[in-house]
Amino acid sequence: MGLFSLGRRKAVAPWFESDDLEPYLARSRFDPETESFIRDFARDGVVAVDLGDEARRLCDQAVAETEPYFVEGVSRVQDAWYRSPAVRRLATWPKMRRLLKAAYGRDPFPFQTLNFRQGSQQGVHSDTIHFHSAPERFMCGVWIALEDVRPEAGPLIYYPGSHKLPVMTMRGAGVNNPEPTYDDYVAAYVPRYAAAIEASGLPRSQALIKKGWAFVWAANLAHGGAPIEKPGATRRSLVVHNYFENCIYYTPMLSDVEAGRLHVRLPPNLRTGLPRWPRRGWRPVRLPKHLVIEALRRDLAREPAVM
Ligand SMILES: O=C(O)CCC(=O)C(=O)O
Repeated sequence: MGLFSLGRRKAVAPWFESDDLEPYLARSRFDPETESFIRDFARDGVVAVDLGDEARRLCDQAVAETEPYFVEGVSRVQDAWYRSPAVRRLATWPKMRRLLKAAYGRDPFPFQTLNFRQGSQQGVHSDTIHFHSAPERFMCGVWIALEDVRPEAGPLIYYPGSHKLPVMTMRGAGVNNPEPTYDDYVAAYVPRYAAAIEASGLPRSQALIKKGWAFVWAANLAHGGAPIEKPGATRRSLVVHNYFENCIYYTPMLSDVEAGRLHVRLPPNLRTGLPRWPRRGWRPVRLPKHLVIEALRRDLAREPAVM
């Protein structure tokens, strides 16, 4: 935990979420596919992207390489990329890097993977409570279908346009604790966030995408997992969480954001397999020694976690 004042700097936003999007697009002269990705992302906070036939073949390999983890009681595998070459290749797919770099104006780096065998049935949330950045919103989720998603298998659900809602912090959810905890998240954030989404009146959609397609969401997009209607139905998927260069990375659920007390992260960059140092205004920030040692241990041990 460190003290990082977040105020007093000129607000910097990812290009697709900025007021200057139109001039940015005019001067960048992207190809039509990239420009339409950015425009759709700006409008909905979510876009489906076909990763192509080579990626589809890798989906099968990723399933074969991760299936052994899914013994009785295991519903998700975190960071299978440490051991699965196919998961790592999909997570670092060049087309995604190119599109995200164009939309955000900074180079992305994947820092975590999650594999699911079945629908997660996770409550609706915004990733900005789990992983966030300073400047804000430089984070995004890339959800890859490892098989065709069927409606009865608990698809990913989402609220198009919800990325434009204000980011809810723990204090914003009514938690009056300078060192908030997971219990605070469950007791306060979860119901408060669900109520905010309900009050927004935004319609709910389902991601019924085909194998080898990616579903990309902005940091503040409301999403979760629908109930599984057919017991035992599989919905094999790979979620890749991305940060962007030259930011501070932190866990808002454990932070007092308003006081500048951030639970800072030293995330790995999946492309290199080594920690990616946070920067503020392009300068490296000082980190507590224990955080560095933990990150190095993690990336040298290369052990996926099962949950
Ligand atoms: O795959 C799902 O059902 C939800 C995944 C998710 O919410 C996440 O990784 O943030």
